[in-house]
Amino acid sequence: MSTEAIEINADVHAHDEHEHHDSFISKYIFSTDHKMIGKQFLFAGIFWALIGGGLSLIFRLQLGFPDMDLSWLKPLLGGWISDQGKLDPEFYLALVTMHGTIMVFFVLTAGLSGTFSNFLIPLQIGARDMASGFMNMLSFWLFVVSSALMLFSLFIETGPAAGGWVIYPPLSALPQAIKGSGLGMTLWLVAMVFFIASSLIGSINYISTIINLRTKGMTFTRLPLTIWAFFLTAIIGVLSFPVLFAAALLLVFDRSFGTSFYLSEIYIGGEALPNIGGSPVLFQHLFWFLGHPEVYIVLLPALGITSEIIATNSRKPIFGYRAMIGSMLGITILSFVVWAHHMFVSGMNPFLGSVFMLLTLIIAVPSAVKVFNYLTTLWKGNLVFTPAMLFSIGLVSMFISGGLTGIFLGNSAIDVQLHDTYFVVAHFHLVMGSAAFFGMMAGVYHWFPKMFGKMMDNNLGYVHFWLTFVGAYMVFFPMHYIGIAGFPRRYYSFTNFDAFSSFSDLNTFVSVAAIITVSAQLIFVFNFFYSIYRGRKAPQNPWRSTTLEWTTPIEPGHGNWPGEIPQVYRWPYDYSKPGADEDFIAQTVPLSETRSSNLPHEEEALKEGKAQ
Ligand code: HEM
Ligand SMILES: [Cu+2]
Repeated sequence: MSTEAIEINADVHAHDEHEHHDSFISKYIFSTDHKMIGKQFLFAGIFWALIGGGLSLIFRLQLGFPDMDLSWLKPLLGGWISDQGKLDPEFYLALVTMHGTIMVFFVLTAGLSGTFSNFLIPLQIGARDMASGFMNMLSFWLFVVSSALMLFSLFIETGPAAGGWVIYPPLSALPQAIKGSGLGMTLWLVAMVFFIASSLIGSINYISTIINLRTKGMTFTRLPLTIWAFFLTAIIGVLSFPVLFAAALLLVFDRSFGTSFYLSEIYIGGEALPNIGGSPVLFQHLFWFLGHPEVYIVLLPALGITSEIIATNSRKPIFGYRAMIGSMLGITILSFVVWAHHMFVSGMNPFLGSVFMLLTLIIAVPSAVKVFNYLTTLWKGNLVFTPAMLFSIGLVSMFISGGLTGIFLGNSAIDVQLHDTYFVVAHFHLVMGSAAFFGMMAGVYHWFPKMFGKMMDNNLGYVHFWLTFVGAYMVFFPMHYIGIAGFPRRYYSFTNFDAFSSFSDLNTFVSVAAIITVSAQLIFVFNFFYSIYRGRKAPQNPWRSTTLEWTTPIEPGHGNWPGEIPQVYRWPYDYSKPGADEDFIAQTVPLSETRSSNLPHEEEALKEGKAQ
């Protein structure tokens, strides 16, 4: 395939050079350069993370300090603060909804996956750009449209969507149900339709780029694990997002055109509505057919990024390269057959429940393989504790602690007790929320020099890491206890329940920890922007890494490599080869020039004289 691929690459380059005028608008705004688009997604992700994090602080204030007078928030929130200085309960639900939506889709899908897939795929596989630069730009701008709609919904009089990020009917289907079911929900649905279009166009581009534009010698078994992760993530997206697209469209029909896909007989205010024959459980099935895979759309790229960073900073070949790919494939396939574990209490047949329980628990196997391989890569490594490395190890820690509680929730009988309590909130915030966020941070620290040609400040990075790591555990660990005690999620106040009074201190603790942890992110934001302008100039290959992106100029121009695209001769994890001059051998060094690779099959090829 490779000669063909090179030709296509050359085409892309020639074509782009003709069209490329360096005006401000074509360079920074309507850019078709994958590196710029990656950065645009990163800036958007940081913006959304600050909004999403800010919203969570508002509702944590209400939960942690139920007696506090919140009137001082009136200039910001206006009528959503009552005359008694309390948050409006419906607005509380809207805040939780928007926080979840923003964090899952806008930060961890667009900001994490969008940034690194765009930035790294062409650089690491040796391509000039994405298969279609125009579609790539379109994907970003559709995301901007979606963002604008979602942001706008925060400012309308009836407030943003309020129904949880899972937008279950009937709250989402009846515009008259609560305030947030009105225009806010419509905007949510339309914004998501644009978001899904953006994500699908992006994913198709990633898939075709990885299949078609790899440089000579870059076989699938020599791809960095990041690229494998982005590839499988894109496949999950392409197969599951359309289902949410359809679900959202049918919901729009129910809301606006009098259909009844999701509602059966229902009375509101004593009056019978005309709906017959629909089922809210149908919506749950459609939602979770995306909803569960979505957690892997968020998590897999983070796992790929940390594989790369842990191997590089352990100065060791990644342990079990093929097992890593296999486990990601296993997770990809299994992610499609476990969705109903979110629906154990929806009244489904207990036999079906036990099938989904079995399939769910099987996911623990590939997850454990990954954890094992991370730990064995670290084991006796020559560890370099860069901030990126710390965040990667932090991810592994979060993934273990959060994954263990998945085994409880995956058991249908135990889930009946824990469903919709803070135990679930604790579980997914550790395993998905924090883990993916740590992966994103690791990626930014690691590839910042490639993105901006500058280094970030290490010391600020350390402070940022420790506050975030300790903070995340202080926020999410106690939630397991309040969850087991029965605190339901999405309630805006627990003061009316005597049974919960002994836990109010724990709730305050969580809120204080949340304020500290979110504030600590400002250190990162400062470091990020300061370093772009004032950072130390980056050397060519600051982490002494083997992969292709570090063979480009320090700040690669359009087309990535000024001359020919380098050829690849070996897998990406040749660190600390006994007998080699340096402790890393770049992928571009032919096998014959050094004592080969540490991949057994490449070693064999060399013996048989097949390798170059
Ligand atoms: C050993 C592996 C895992 C198992 C057995 C498991 C199981 C479950 C179950 C059964 C629920 C539903 C709980 C309920 O509705 O009360 C749940 C919730 C959730 N899980 Fe996991 N999980 C696992 C790993 C993961 C991973 C790796 C992620 C992230 C990538 C994740 C993200 C989520 C999310 C976001 C929710 C909350 C959904 C909601 O809003 O209700 N889980 N998990
Ligand atoms: Cu799930």
